[in-house]
Amino acid sequence: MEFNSNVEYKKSVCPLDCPDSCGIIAKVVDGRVESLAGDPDHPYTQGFICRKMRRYPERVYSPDRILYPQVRIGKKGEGKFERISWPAALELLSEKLKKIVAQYGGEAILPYQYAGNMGVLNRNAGYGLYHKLGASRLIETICSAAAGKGWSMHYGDVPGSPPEVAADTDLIIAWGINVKVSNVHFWPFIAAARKQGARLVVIDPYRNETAQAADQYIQVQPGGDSALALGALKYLVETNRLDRKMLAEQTTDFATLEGYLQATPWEQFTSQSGLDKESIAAFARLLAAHPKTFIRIGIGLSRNSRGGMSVRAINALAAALGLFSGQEGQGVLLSSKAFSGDTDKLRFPELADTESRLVNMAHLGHALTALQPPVKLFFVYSCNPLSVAPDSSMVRQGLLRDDLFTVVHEQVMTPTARYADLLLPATTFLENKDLYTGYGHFFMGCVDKVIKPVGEARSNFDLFQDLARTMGFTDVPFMQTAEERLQQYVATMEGVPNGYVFNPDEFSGWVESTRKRTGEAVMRRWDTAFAFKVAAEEAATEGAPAIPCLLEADEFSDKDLCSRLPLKLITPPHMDLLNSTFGDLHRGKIGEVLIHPKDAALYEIADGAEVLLENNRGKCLRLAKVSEDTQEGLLVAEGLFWQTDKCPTAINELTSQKTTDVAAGPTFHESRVCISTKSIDYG
Ligand SMILES: Nc1nc2c(c(=O)[nH]1)N[C@H]1C(S)=C(S)[C@@H](COP(=O)(O)OP(=O)(O)OC[C@H]3O[C@@H](n4cnc5c(=O)[nH]c(N)nc54)[C@H](O)[C@@H]3O)O[C@H]1N2
Ligand SMILES: Nc1nc2c(c(=O)[nH]1)N[C@H]1C(S)=C(S)[C@@H](COP(=O)(O)OP(=O)(O)OC[C@H]3O[C@@H](n4cnc5c(=O)[nH]c(N)nc54)[C@H](O)[C@@H]3O)O[C@H]1N2
Ligand code: SF4
Ligand SMILES: [Mo]
Repeated sequence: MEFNSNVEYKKSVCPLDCPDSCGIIAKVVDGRVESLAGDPDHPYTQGFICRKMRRYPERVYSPDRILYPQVRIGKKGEGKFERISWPAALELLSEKLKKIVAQYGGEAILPYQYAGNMGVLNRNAGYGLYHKLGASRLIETICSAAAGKGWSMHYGDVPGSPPEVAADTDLIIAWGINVKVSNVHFWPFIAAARKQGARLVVIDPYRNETAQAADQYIQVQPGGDSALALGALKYLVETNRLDRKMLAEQTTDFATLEGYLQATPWEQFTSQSGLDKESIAAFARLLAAHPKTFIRIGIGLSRNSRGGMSVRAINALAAALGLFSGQEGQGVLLSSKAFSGDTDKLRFPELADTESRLVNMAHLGHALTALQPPVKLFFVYSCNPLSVAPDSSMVRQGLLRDDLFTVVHEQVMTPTARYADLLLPATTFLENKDLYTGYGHFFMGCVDKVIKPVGEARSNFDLFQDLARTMGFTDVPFMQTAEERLQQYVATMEGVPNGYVFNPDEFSGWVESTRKRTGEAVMRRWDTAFAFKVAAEEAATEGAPAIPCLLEADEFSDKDLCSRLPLKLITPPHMDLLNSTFGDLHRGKIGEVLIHPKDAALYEIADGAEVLLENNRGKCLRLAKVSEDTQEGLLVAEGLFWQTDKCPTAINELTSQKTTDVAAGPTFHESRVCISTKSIDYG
């Protein structure tokens, strides 16, 4: 009972890869986390957290939690391990690393990490040691590479508009983003604007939760966003609705784009977008009639072979409408870019003797099976590649290699962890200190642990410091404390208020970025004009056209595949999962796949039936949900549910290692598949 217990309320930050980066209050009773709630003092969180994070304490004390170091005793993938001590684990790993470097060179080590923990310290913790060992360098493309590049090509480092601006706008466009699922704290601003008469328009290939709650839903073809955005711009040009004076002041090279739009026939815009000319024109008129418009661009729309171009085209439309002017109620937000610092203070590239080879994380299947010289040690932390990387049958083949030594540092027994040769227990965010900066808003916070590590869990930072020292390295970065490293990084940060004094030993408060400005010209402040045409060299480096324009799709238009695999598949986020995190709480679930009633009739699929999705890469099972929320020819499989005993393959068996038009990101939303009710025998 509470009056007998030691109850404390401690501040923390949600560490997940979510634009909301919530301030959290943890209720700790006798040293155990009992519940998590949103911090009412956090200006963006405003006192609530999503339903998935409310279940986080279940993960902390879950029977799936990895509590101590273990070595594999069963077959790879079987998940059978034997406990060893930390000193033994560090010794074993240190010897293994030394042997591999001596025999094959550092590049035989492939690090693999992403954003299981968004804290700046722990997210980057492995880099120093990897540099020291000359390991292969991972290019972290898996999430936002294409979207980020699409933005920066025309805009440089200009931050997105503050989300708060949307509360005072007349028109909100949620473009390729499922706000009610992946950006829930933006919803209150939408609700406030709608209360004052604003309209919400959702542009998406399927009627997602946000579209269902919107005033208008525009059903675009997947990858057809450039055609919609540029078609709208063509209409605005043709009907003389643009403010030429503003264009001359705030942008450069509009004439080049204008020439392209005039020369390109309407048919190309309608066929690629899947919308008739009148629908595109009506959208353009809606925009023109609402000078106070806020466009929230999602990352989802960039995960296809034309994804970078989609962002480029939407931004071109926004710039032509003057939405970057920073006037009241106007804005465009993809990523806030609220804070940035010198990552060398976290990653220490100076420890590397040479520039080792680069490996794109979207090509993991290739890297583990075909890359020469081969990868001999695969080191995973803060990531679950077997569930999240594309073309997972190749990833699994790689993980099964007898001559590959796999190290996984994890909190729970994920599908990837089961393939480890050495399994190491990781802390959760509640058990370690870190600094978190938001990418959907403009706040950051540094928080300490709220409970002691569970079992023998160690943070990423502690693991790599301990390992480096076990290996005998005494370079300065390996001798730092967490506080020293944070202090040195924060000293380089942009966005931190003038005169701000950072004390890593105490809660930082919710610090607001100086890059956030409302009612002020974002572009003028950054002294950057929107360049409709990018420099020839940059275009050439990216292998991309210099102006936003229409591109042909890759897999979706591939005639050979179209004839064999008639359906398109996209794989967006699920409400109850954060990528594959929380898969442990939904163990045994294979997830659903939305199919249009006409396709269901054609392929004789009943609502609720277990269906087999297949293509040239792999296969997996889902439960059919027959629904008009998707379009004819398009399957939608939400969520990276874990592999199950019955179905040891999951949705990324079907996705490909092909990459986006710019920045070589993955194309999770561009797979061709077929569907049937065949049962499968996994042997
Ligand atoms: N609940 C939940 N929240 C999450 C996540 C999660 O898995 N679950 N993931 C987190 C992560 S890692 C990230 S990066 C962020 C953002 O995660 P993203 O995966 O970028 O999700 P959204 O930005 O919501 O975009 C998804 C929407 O884009 C749509 N979409 C797909 N292809 C196209 C297209 O070609 N055109 C258009 N117009 N729309 C398209 C999908 O149908 C879906 O409605 O969310 C984070 N938040
Ligand atoms: N088909 C398809 N695939 C996708 C996507 C999609 O939309 N469709 N989305 C993609 C996107 S946007 C992203 S960002 C990636 C994300 O891919 P991942 O970065 O792998 O993200 P999660 O699935 O959340 O898995 C993170 C893992 O890190 C562990 N972890 C958390 N904190 C720590 C820590 O402090 N230390 C250690 N050692 N481990 C920790 C968690 O337990 C969890 O298992 O997935 C991508 N994959
Ligand atoms: S997942 Fe997103 S919405 Fe949920 S608590 Fe974390 S930051 Fe907030
Ligand atoms: Mo992501």
